Amino acid sequence: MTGTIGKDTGAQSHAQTFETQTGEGGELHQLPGKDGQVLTTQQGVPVSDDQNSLKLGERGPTLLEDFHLREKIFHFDHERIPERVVHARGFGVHGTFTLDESLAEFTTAKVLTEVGEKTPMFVRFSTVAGNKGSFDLARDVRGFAAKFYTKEGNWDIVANNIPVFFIQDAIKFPDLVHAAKQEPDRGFPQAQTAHDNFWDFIGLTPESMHMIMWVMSDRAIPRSFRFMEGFGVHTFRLIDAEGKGTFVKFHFKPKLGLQSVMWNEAVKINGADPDFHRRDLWDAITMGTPPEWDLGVQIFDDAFADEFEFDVLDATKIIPEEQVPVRRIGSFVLDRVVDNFFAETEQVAFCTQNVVPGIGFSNDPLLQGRNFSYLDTQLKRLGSPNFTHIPINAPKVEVQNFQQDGHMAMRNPKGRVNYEPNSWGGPRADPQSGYRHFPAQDSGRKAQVRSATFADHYSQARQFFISQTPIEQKHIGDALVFELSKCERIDIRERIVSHLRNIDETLATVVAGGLGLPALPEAFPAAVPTRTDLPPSEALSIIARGPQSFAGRKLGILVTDGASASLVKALVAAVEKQPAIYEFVTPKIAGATLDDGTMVEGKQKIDGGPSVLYDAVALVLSEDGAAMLAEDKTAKDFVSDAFGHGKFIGYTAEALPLLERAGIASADHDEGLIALEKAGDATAFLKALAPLRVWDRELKIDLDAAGFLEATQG
Ligand code: HDE
Repeated sequence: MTGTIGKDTGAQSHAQTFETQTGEGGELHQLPGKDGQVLTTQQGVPVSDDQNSLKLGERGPTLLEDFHLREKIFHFDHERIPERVVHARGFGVHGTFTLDESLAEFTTAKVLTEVGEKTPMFVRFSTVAGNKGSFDLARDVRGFAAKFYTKEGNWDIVANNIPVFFIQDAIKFPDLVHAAKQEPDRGFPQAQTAHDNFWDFIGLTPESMHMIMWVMSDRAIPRSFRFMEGFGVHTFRLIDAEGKGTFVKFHFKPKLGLQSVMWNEAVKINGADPDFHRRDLWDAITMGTPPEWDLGVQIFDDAFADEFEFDVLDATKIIPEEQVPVRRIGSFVLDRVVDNFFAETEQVAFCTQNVVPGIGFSNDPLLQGRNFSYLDTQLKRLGSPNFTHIPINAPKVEVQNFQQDGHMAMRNPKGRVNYEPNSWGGPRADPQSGYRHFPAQDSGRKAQVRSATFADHYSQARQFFISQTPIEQKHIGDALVFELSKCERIDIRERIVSHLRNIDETLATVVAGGLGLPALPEAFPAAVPTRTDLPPSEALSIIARGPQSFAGRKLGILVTDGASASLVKALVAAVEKQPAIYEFVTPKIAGATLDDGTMVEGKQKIDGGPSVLYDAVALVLSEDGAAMLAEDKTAKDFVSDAFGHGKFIGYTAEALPLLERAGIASADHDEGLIALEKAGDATAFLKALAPLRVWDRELKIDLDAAGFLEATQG
């Protein structure tokens, strides 16, 4: 359409026309704006055409005068901010913390003393090593950073899903991270520690051995953020009104219990759904089943710290829950997804030094280094000291001070005064309600030293290992063999095995065997011999702390045309009762028509919905459907993977040919293969799914396990 501006003088050569639509070269497919909304520039000027730049003639040059074009491209060019050096790949959600039990005896912090108080929170989960675009199920530590918007300002617990760390002193952090991330010449591998540089650094850093046991365990391949513990790692301090301090460690305990996947599964999930963890949390929240955690504390005094076997300032050590029980003082629910990923998840800035009155630090040298690092990193990443003005970082209480100006300042002091003391009025420091540092009495000579109390690197690594069930021990061995098999240098492999000899001889033997080392290397010279008197701690095993039911977990129901409607409906009802989640996997994405004519919509076409995406599967097939799927590679993989990953498999009699063609003969049937004959079987099936997996099956079908069993059983 062509319009005319100005009066029509009749003189055609002076008439000025403007194009409101594309020329003949292109068609415009623009749907009307919602509620009549008009697109504008950043200056608020309405835009008439967002499809075509301003040109001189239809095929002529584009004109610089087109300020909308220039502004749009300029803004796009500057969309990226530096990704986090570590924890780049993250996923954040909102929630609320409610306090059930007061810690008034130890602290003045309102968030920990006002029972019933509801504190808004933001939590960002993350992997550590991978870049922003990497996949979710890397073998890695998970970040579990929590920001509490309390009445006394923001309090951050920048936690991980593992309670210890690789190093004891912040000065080693850049080396650790360089070694773990891509090698600098080739720029790979991405999001994995299975390479020479990482294991070289680890082999030369014996203090990392306890952490290595955790990272090689299934803790590093969690099933979901919802089934993960969180740990503040360091010893912090609670401070009362008199300035008396009590040590504290913070814990997040998932109400759903702990759950992880298997390594072979993780590898496949990363291909099938690189967003597996974030999708899982997004779905759980948007479907109305938000996850919850208890906030727990381990509280102990100086006397305990003095008599404890290890230094409470050493971040490579835990305090076993059997020694200092975790007291659950409240809980938080994460029930709101973000409106915008960049504004919230990407721009959120956690800082370990964000504490509120009544909470303070210990002298843990890792924590002290972190207190510098996080503020510094935010300036680089967010580009201005005013990152606290961004809504996700701004406290929910009023901010009043004389800090001013800087890039993107949204908040400047009002009026004439911008200094203190002053005679004009304005905010003043308050010795009563203001933050007071713990009046620690420290003295000593200045020196670059590591305390001798930090020297035992193996005893708790061993304690962790002996606290695992045999299958979990096997997984640690498998993971070490896998990771080290990706190292090219034999001396690097051998050095790790030499450390393992200080932890557990069987583990060292199995790993050396798995790698095919000609002989066991000498044990690494230990600064302090490994203690063998530390008892196993049940709290360290995932299986011992697994879910009590199928609640919150996911069933994949493979259905074909003609499948039993009554069974499908009964399964769905039983799943919803938990409450758990289900998805229909169908040969065609449009769905399947059941034997009563009901159409169920497919959530996944079988090729896009492998069984690794589910905690358990049900094969509800018709005879024809089973015969068809028995010829289909993907369908056979669906079944054989579910079996190989130790999953519970429900099946109708019609599905037997598919099971057989997938390599599961009747002799292979175990308690995890559950016949579904009638609708009434659904409830019992769901009940049977409570344990995580059929672990015994793994010992029968995995070659590495044979070596493991030989080694452990003589
Ligand atoms: Fe971090 N860490 N870290 N870290 N860390 C960062 O801060 C650092 C450590 C943790 O979701 C960075 O904002 C040093 C332990 C989490 O935004 C950076 C040291 C633990 C997150 C940084 C440590 C953590 C980070 C990068 C050794 C577990 C993600 C981006 C002294 C208790 C937070 C950023 C989020 C992020 C430094 C060790 C947890 C560079 C120097 C121990 C969960 O500042």
